[in-house]
This record gives sequence, C-alpha cells and structure tokens, in this order.
Amino acid sequence: MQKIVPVIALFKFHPFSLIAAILLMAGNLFLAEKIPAQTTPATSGLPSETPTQLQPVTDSFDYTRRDVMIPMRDSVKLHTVILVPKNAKGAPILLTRTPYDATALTSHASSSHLGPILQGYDNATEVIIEGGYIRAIQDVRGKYGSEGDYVMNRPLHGPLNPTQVDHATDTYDTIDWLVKNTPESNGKVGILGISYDGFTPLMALVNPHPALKVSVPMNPMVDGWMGDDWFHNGAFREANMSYIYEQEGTRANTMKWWTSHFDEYDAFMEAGSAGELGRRHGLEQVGFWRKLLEHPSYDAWWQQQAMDKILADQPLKVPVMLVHSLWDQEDIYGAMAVYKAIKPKDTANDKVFLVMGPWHHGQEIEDASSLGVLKFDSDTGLYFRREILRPFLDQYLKDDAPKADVAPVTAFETGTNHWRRLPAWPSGCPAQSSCAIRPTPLYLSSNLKLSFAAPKSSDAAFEEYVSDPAKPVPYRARPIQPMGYGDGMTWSQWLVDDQREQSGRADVLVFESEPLHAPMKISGPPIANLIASTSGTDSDWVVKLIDLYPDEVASQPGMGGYQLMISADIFRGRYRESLGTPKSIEPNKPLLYKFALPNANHVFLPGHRIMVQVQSSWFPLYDRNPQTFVPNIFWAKPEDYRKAVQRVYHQPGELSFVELPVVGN
Ligand code: PG9
Repeated sequence: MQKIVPVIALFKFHPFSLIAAILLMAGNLFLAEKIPAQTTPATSGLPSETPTQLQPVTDSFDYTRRDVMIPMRDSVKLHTVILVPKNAKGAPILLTRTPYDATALTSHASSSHLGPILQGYDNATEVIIEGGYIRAIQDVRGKYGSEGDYVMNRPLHGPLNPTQVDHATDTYDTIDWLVKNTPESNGKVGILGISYDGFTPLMALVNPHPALKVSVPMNPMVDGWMGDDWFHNGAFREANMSYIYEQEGTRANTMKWWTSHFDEYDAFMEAGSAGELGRRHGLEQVGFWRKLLEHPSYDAWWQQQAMDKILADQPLKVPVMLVHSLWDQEDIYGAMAVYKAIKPKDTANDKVFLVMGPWHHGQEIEDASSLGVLKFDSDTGLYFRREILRPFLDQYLKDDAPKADVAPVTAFETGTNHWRRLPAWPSGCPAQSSCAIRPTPLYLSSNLKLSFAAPKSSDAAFEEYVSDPAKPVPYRARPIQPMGYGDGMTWSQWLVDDQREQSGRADVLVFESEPLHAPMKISGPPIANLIASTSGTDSDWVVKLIDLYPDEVASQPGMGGYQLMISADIFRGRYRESLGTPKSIEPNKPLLYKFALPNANHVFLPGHRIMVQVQSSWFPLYDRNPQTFVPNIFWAKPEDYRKAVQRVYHQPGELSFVELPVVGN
C-alpha cells in the first residue's frame, strides 16, 4: 500500500521543497489507494446476533410457498413462485408469466394468509382464494430471477426469432413441469394476466400444452404500432420512453429514468425530438430502443409480431376470455383486435368470450365503482370477478364445476351504467332482439355544428387553425405527470379527463350537435373521415368523440358541462397512403384521412350533446409532428418543426364526418 508522507514535514525544511512537496503530493494523490477506515478488530466474545440462515416458521400459514427454477427445453431455467393453499388436493393451477418480478407480485404483504400477499397487479385475489387455486407466477426469460436473455415481447420462433425458444415454448415447458411436479394439482392449468402479462396468455395459445384448459388475456399488448403501447397509427408514444429505459436497462429494473422537469410537457419540449431525448439518456444502449428507431413505420418487423395476425393463423384449441377496458389508457387496441381475429373460428360460439368494462387499464381487478369523476352505480370490477371470471375459470379448471352462465359478450353500457349480455361484438342488441347497428355519418358542418344532415353548398367550405409545434396541444392539464402508477398518480384516468381544458384553444376545432331529445346508443368503433389539408408536408390528426354533458347536472353538479371522451385517437398523416411507407403530403390539398377510433358502447342521454374535437398534436403523450416531411421523425431537427395552416373541409364533395355505429330498431 502506498504510504502518504505528510507534506508539511517536507516544506518546513527547505523553501524549494514546496515544489517537491507539491509534486510528491500530486504523485501521492495519483498513486494513493483508498485507505480503509480504521476498523477496530472484533473483540472476541461478542458474536453476531444474526443467524447464519433464518428459517421461516410457516406452520400457521394457510399456504406453502415454493421458489423453483423450471428448466426450459434449451436448459435455461425460469424462476417461478408456486403458492399452494394448505391441504390443497386436486386443485387447478392459475399461471401468470410476467416481466414485472414474480417475487414482488407474490409479496404484496407479509402475511400468513395467501390473500394479502397476492393482493394487487394481475391477481383477481378473491377468485384465486375463494376458488382454492394453486397460484404460479413466473419471471419471463431474462428478467429478475430467471436466466436467459430478455427481448421486449419476445417474438415467436420465425423471421424475427431464429432461436428454438419463445413465450409459446417457455409456456409449454412450464406447464409440463408444473403438472408433473405439483402433486396437489388436478393437472389442469389456466393462464391469465394484464397488459404485458396479458400478452403472454396469448402466446400460450400457439401450440398449447394439452394441460392448458383456458386463457384469460386482460388488456393485452397485441400490436405496438397500430394502437397499443408504442405507437398509435404511427404517432410515437414518447411518454413510454422511461419504461423502455427501466424495463430493458437491467435485469431487475434497478436503473431508473431521470428528468430535470416537474412538467413532462417541458421535459419533452426541451429535448425537441424523441430521438434526441433518448440520446441524452443513453437510450441507444438498449436494444428495443434501437429497434424502434429503425422501425418507425408499419413494416414487416411490426406486422410479423402482431398477435392478432399471428392468432388468426392458428387453430383455436383453448377457450379464451378477452378482457377489455373501454377507457384503457395503454392497450386500447389489443383485446378487440384479437377478438376480431379469432372469433370467426369459434363456429359454435362457445370458445371465444369478450368482456368490456368501464375501466382504465387493468381496473377489472380493483374497486371499479368509479373512474375519475365517473360513477358506475356498482363495483363493476367485483361484478366481473365474482359473476364472470370466477365461474368461467371454474368451468374449465375444476373437475366438478358447472357450465358457467357467461354470455359470449358481456359489455358495460356507459351512460346508462348497465351490463349487457350480447351474442357477439359489435352488436348493441341483446339476443333475440330486432335491433341492428346502422353506420350513421355525423357531419362536421359550418358554424362548428354537428349534424346528421349533410351540409349544403351554401355553407362555408372549411374550418381553419394554425398548428404550431412550439405550442402543441397538451393531452392533459399541465403540469403533466409522467406515465406511471403510485400515490397521487392519475395517469390511469387521463382518458376521462374533462376536455374543456383543451376546447378553448385556437388550435382545437370544437364541433357540437344540438341537445339530444332521445337516447342515442353507439356500439362499435366510430370511424373518422376527415377531408383535411395542411400547408406543411406532414401532419398529425387527432379526432375525439365527446359526450358533452348539460350545463347543469342535478345529481352530480361537478359534471355540468363536462366534456367526456368516449372514443379518440391520432393518425400520423405521412402514412395516409401506406402504413409501411411514409409519404410527403401535398401542401394545401384537401385529402381524406380515414381511421377507426376505439370501440365504444355508450348511450348519449337526452339533454346531452355530441361533440367532436379535431387537433394536430397530443403532447407529450405523442411526439410532435414537425409538419415538414423528414425521413425519420425520431431524428427531426429543430428547424424541421414549423407552423402549419390546417383546414378541415365540410362542403359537398369534401364532407368530413364521424361514422357512428348507431344502434336502432
Ligand atoms: N402495457 C403496459 C406497458 C407496456 C409498455 C410500456 C408502458 C406500459 C404494461 O405492460 O404494463
């Protein structure tokens, strides 16, 4: 160890020694090793009070916990927590495969009872406990306690994954091991989960293990470019960059994203493009980010991993219950896309089920009596778990359970707050009823009116606004919180925020109908049909279908004049002609932008009005469109961001409208 010579000793013997002293000091500093703080030697006779290995005493527990490493076919072992109710015999297994930490998901409380430790994400706890299920939660390959390499939403073996392993094979191998090594089980397995954990139950349907008897994908990630977590119709969800950094930066998510701003609006504005913000955080170190940068368009890379497309080509072997949230702020596309893709295979109408609740992302396993200011007159989450999910799972997993009385589609009707049992979707009509769905154009008209009658030539031709990338339309009232959960976080409610906040802006067009005199029900996806022009060479179009409450609401005064989004989405104009090949937009030319908005099952009540808002940014949930055509918006430069004059046309021959799926007799 280098000995440090006290400098003052040298100096006082000779003035020139100051130079020597400085050199010596510098040298010492350069060479110095850290001297460990003096530690007093342990005195004998005072041993550690911590045992070598603390043994939990679980005699009083109502479950046993097993932490196992299950070998996959490529010898990689996956960490799996198995929770077996005491005295379980012939019990079915409910499996969840997650990238979000199996240990954490099975440790919500320190309790001798199974319920409290399971309470939380993914766990419809009362269903699991009252059902006497064995609960297995597994870290997916490459995350937390599991071995192997992590790939975001690891694609199936094929063009995107040359290895012999994927979530389908890992699920097969896991189920095979579970039924052979869990003597308390009856050999039947169900798989369920929310979000990413809803994506893995979809993957389980590819070459399913024979012991897999049912799959319940809830709010699943299905197509990250079309309408789930990464893009919506090509507009990038930059609010999720922090997730990418944390989810892929380390095996156990130990490295946390950081920000220098309280308001997310400021944070993303300061960086300019999403690519630049990523660069400032070193995000290129992360593989999925590099892939996003390479694939901003709907190319083969995205199409080949779209789960609705994949499952459309698979035989339907396992009963599925898709669970959808009508106000899903994260994956509003997935469940409905898979339902549409696989329902045609269900020729007996007894294998593919759909539940649509008035929920935010994953709210079906929480108290769902309300969402933001909306009240549903009952706990819709508890109803789902008790009256739908529990009997549905029991039917397929319990040896002696009766057939569940669950309709092919159970859809909550917002506006009236009633559950409806339907034969299929979209079908706003109960079975054996004569009603039908009539696609009905609601026209944008002059004087910012909405009308079911087409505008006449005498009316004005268009509405106009200036879209300025320096002042994009906030998607929420500022200061805007980051995406995420936890105390005080309201990310889960943004889809039901009052849109009055934006309606007063000059760059938001607001069209209104007259007050309705009779209830008007819509069931299905409204379709935006905009005839619009931009003075730029690229542009985003946001269309929001809104229920405008009466100025006074006696039963809930705070709802007076509330502007409630029923269905809304964004479309990135460069993809107008081709989702896979972006094209520059001809300036000032009226062009058609046609895109589906998320499914609705809503009744506009008498006295309410219908409102449609149109704008060209939704920030910073989505990155800004520079409004000049650039090869890759991730790398747009400051000078690319330019104001543009936007026009929305509503004259004969150039009619803009929202096609509503109106239910009527
Ligand atoms: N679908 C959720 C999510 C994925 C990616 C980014 C942000 C959110 C989820 O799995 O929780």
